[in-house]
Amino acid sequence: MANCTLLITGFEPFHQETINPSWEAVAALPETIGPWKLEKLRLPVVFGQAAELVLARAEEIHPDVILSVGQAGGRDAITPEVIAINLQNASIPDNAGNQPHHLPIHPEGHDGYFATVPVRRMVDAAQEKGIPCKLSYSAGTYVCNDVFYRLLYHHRESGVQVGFIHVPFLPQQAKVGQPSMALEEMVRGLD
Ligand code: PCA
Repeated sequence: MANCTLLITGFEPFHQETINPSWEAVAALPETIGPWKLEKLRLPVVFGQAAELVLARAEEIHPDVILSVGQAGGRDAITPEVIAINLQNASIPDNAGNQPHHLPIHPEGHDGYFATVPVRRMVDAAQEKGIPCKLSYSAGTYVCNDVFYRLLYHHRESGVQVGFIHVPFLPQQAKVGQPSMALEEMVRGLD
């Protein structure tokens, strides 16, 4: 019986892409996994706004864990992120045209917050299934890091666990020579 709630998010496409593997994979997950009931949410690629939507949904459903998933084109594995940093620095505009340069996310926040989900056990579990998966020590300084930082900051004392997972391009997105991962493998890895 599902008695734990996981709020899991993926992003809309951004920057010349017409799909985002993070949402494709999240949408393809089952509605329950073991004791977990999944609540899925598709996020805009917009600084600030994306995290606000997650926090608003969390207020309604009181999840035990929040996991956000995002695209990291060029990576060759599923990569749970270890840390979020207090910095917004965008080399391309977000989907609302914002392009912050070297700004703190929360001026009064710590420089960084570590993921509060068990990232090493997550990597081990995916690797045991034969899925390419490794830790990442940087979620970048774009919207994914922004969401990750804001969620960790908000839930720094609430007991709600927060994590972020970057996924590679899907095969149809990868240009010649770029790594990618099939949707089915990505879904098994997230599961
Ligand atoms: N990847 C971007 C933002 C949305 C997404 O899927 C990032 O890594 O910041």
